[in-house]
Amino acid sequence: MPVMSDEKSTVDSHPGGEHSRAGTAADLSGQTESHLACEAYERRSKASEPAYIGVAKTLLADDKGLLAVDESPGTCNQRFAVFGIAQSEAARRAYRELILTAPGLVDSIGGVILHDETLHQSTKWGQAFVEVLREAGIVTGVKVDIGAKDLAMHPGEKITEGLDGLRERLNTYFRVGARFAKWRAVITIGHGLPSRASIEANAHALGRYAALCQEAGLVPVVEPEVLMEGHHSLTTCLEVTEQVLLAVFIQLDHQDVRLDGMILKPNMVLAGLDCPQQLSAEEIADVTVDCLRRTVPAAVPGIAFLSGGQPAKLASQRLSTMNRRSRSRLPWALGFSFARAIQQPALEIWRGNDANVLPAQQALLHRARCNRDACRGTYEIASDQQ
Ligand code: 5MM
Repeated sequence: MPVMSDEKSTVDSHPGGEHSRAGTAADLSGQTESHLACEAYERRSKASEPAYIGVAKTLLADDKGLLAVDESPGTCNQRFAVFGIAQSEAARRAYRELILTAPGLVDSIGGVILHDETLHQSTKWGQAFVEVLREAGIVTGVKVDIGAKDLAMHPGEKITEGLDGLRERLNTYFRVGARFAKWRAVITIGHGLPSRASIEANAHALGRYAALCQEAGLVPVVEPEVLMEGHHSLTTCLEVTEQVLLAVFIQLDHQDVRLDGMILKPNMVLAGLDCPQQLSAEEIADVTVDCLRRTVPAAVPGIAFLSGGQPAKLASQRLSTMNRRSRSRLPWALGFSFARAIQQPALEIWRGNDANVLPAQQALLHRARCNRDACRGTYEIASDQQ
């Protein structure tokens, strides 16, 4: 319609200096000037929306979640060692093949986070893992930090590294087919910890990483993990998690990160592993949701919890309880980005033996389905017999 194109040019140039033209258009169509300006603005912003905004909305859509398969070779080897599995690149490839080719994984999983090693590996019949995921309709993600290193002058605390050269690496990952990325910061609770230095340095790195991701067209999954290790109470974990999330969102704002184009991957608010007073799923759910409502802006499309070493069924139960009690009043999707809480039962069955691939895949798919139920608030631990 000519009126619209006239108005569009008004907004595209200088809204403040073109009022007389907008007024003419409004008179002709019978609509108000502000109405036309709004329509034109919406049209323009949709047309120029970066693709990663759509990807961020997709990752947790339909109550699906993320599967983290991004353990570094060192971590993967440690987990293999427990079951006497060979600690080799070949064994890691075979294990990742078991996971990524599990039939029907897409029914519960919207995106998979790979390690760089896996991103460049293929199935034994020569199909690149990235291609396997693309064919299955699962979005490929990649862990892009290079690990948590000792924080100078702060014994017992870590800073995640990997910003040097990150722009170039992200561009390469995008070309290979990745559409989202992940960076994990680690915050330790202890005597006098965490320090302000640890919170600020890690939040700053997460902000820098997230901005670089969006510049490269990738959705940043922002993972500030407050660790479960320690004697601390749930209240302490709540206070620390709240401080960390506030610091992270300040840094994301400072770096002009688009909140509608990211996913937050936080810890649940839990008492420390060695704290004698452990709480019910209902208490954990309510405290965690309240913490997130005080700290996470509504523009963020999704929150995908890490499991952090929780037993698999408990992680599902706690997520389900959050969704059952609060889902209708939350602005963001509450989902999962679990590694151990989805993979562990499968690893225990597989044990490096080809003959166990099918039952291991069944166990993996079962946990993925349980967690999709948890996103709907319908998972019941009492009915989970596997
Ligand atoms: C916290 O770890 C992340 C989520 O896994 P869990 O659900 O098991 O807690 C996970 O993505 C983690 O970042 C990767 O496993 C990479 O770990 P490393 O230590 O090998 O970099």
